[in-house]
Amino acid sequence: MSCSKPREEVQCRTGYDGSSKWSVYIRRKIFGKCSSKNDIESQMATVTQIQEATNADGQPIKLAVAYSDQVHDQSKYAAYLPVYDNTTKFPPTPLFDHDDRGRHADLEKPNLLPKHSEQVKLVKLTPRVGSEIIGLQLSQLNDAQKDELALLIAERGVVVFRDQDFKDIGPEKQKEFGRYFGRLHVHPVGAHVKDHIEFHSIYLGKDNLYRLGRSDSRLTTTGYHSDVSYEHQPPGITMLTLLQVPETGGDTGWTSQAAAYERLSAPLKQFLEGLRAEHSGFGQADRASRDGHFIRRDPVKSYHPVVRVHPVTGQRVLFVNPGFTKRIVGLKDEESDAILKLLFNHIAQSQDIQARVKWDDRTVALWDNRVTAHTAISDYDVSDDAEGLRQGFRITTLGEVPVGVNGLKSEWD
Ligand SMILES: O=C(O)CCC(=O)C(=O)O
Ligand SMILES: [Fe+2]
Repeated sequence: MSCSKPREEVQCRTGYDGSSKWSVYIRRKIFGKCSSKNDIESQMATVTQIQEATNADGQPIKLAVAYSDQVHDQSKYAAYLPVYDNTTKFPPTPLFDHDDRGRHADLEKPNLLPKHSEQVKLVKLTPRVGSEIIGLQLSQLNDAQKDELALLIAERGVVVFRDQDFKDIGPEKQKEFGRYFGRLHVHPVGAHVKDHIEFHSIYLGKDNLYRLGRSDSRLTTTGYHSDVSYEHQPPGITMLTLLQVPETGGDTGWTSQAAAYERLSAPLKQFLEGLRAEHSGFGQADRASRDGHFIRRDPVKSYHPVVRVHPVTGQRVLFVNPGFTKRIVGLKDEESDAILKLLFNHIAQSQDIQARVKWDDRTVALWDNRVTAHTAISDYDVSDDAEGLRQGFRITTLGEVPVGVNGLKSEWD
């Protein structure tokens, strides 16, 4: 993709909507009043420059650049900053057969975790969820090791690798690694990385407060979700790589949806096993449109089993999340609201089935969206140079059409 000089179109985009309470607060607190182009650039408000560019197929596009160059003068990872292709539309995601790599794994994992190895160590983050591997480079894994890793991620929910060179192997190799585990998801509305629309950009810095603004009307920045669970074939494995991290803060939390299910009483389990819930991408698309973002793929809804069976481990998991699950099909509104509230509180409040990971810029986390929900924890102050600025990218692979207990399958309209 090549970019020509930016057009004279620089917008003051401090969040959702120029008139929101949050936006006004952030402007006062951090930037002062946002009025002219020069003001915006000098105060480094959330700047979106529209550039004429070409997409990966060489087609001319309008590219919204959602960061300020001034903040990233010295950055080695400027190529991974948030942009939006404001032109290229994507058709509905076609259905496909997903062959989960975990099925091909040796259950003992002798390739990934050789017994009595001095070099490779596996540590549990907590009893119920999460493991950390020390002594292996993701970039060097062979296929047998990757298959065993897929199984380990399914079993433990999230696997964290420390001291990785993954962020420096380049986007093509990073995508190739992701593709091994499944078809790569293109986010319907989110920021991506220039030339690589499959990379979901993770960015919160003083030049782009969009993510912060999204949670301003809430008491907390935490929001448990399973990535884009509204898709007909929602994600299996997601991997997150951080390139720059705050010194402290900006952790990620995961909760085990398998343990969440296990904790329920037998009658409630049985009741939920026969039900489907609506997962919707419409709210996310509406918010994106309201914020002036381009909808690259029209939103979809799916009705997934409330209790899902993992295709490799056979584990039963509670497949609802506060991010995208709207209602339980077949129940009266009040019944559905009450039960979802119970389940969402259970997922978000049960510290005894959760793990929290502190990042550094050589850490990569891989999780299975079928058995965990997760949340970013945006507790650092982006207005403070010593605290703020968190940058990374997410590669997301699609899994199978969900299947529940007794073969209950997902449906859609
Ligand atoms: O930034 C994070 O810690 C997690 C963000 C997230 O939800 C994701 O990448 O899917
Ligand atoms: Fe996520």
